[in-house]
Amino acid sequence: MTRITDLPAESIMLPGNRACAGCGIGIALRQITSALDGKLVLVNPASCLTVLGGMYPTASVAVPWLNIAFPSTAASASGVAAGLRAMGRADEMTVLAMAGDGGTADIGIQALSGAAERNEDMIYLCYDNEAYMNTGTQRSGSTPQGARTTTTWSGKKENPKDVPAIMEAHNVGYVASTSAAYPTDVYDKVAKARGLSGLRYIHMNTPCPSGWSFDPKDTVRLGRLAVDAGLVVLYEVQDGEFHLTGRSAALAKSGLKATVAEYVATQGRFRGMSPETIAEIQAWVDKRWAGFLKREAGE
Ligand SMILES: Cc1ncc(C[n+]2csc(CCOP(=O)(O)OP(=O)(O)O)c2C)c(N)n1
Ligand code: SF4
Ligand SMILES: [Mg+2]
Repeated sequence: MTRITDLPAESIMLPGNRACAGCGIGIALRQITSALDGKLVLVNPASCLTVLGGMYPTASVAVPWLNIAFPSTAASASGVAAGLRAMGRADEMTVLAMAGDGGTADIGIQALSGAAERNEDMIYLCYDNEAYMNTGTQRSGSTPQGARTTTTWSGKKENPKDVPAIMEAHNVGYVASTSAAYPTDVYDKVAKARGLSGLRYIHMNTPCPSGWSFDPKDTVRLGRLAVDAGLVVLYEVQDGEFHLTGRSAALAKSGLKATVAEYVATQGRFRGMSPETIAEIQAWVDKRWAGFLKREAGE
């Protein structure tokens, strides 16, 4: 596992971008582009990532970047991969489809499902900030239960959709779950995926100070608290083999270090949540975490 001091010092990201202060996307994009050594074509639908990428003629990352229609990420990336193959240049660079949770769990899922079934040659990375942030915080299929958004003003009633599990059901060779709050975990998973072929899916929890309502200085702290509470689990599944990674592997030995109550108390989006809802979410987390521990034990 790469240590934080081993991460490349030079960055493919240029100084300055248009994202909010403390945005988790920028923290992670630095590691993602480094792990691909700058040799990538980025395919990106409408989202906060588009804003971060810059407005013509400026750009925040010196890589080829395609802005494409909201539902079409995996279909467009399939076309780019086919083009590179036709030119005999597929080995020169990675096709990185990078979309938000709305663009992945909801509107882009049919294109993603088709690309996964065809095992198209791309890394598909969903950065999950748990709502439609670019348009002002509407709920997505990935918004956690209890979170207030402009379309769930009294708190969302449902648990989030498990997109990595959906991708596993497509039998793709590599599925991983990571967090922007763990740069080395992000770097290692993207670097590993780079060395594989076919469709590789990475789901990245990405704290959003504006939409979650917390101080921008706390992005990493809250991302890590989500892992300590078992709400976000770091793992990978390669050719059907499941492993917890990094902090989640350590927590499997020590037990979870935080509760749902502690986590929700840190963010304005969960304000006024009832003790009953917190207990309901805690029971959901406990059951899911027990399932992960069983898989880790090979049961
Ligand atoms: C077909 C279509 N519907 C709606 C929109 C408006 N729209 C642009 S970005 C966005 C939200 C994207 O949410 P997500 O994918 O989670 O990315 P985030 O903004 O959170 O980074 C929406 C609804 C659009 N561009 N195209
Ligand atoms: S709204 Fe959230 S995800 Fe979007 S740029 Fe701002 S901090 Fe980043
Ligand atoms: Mg989003």
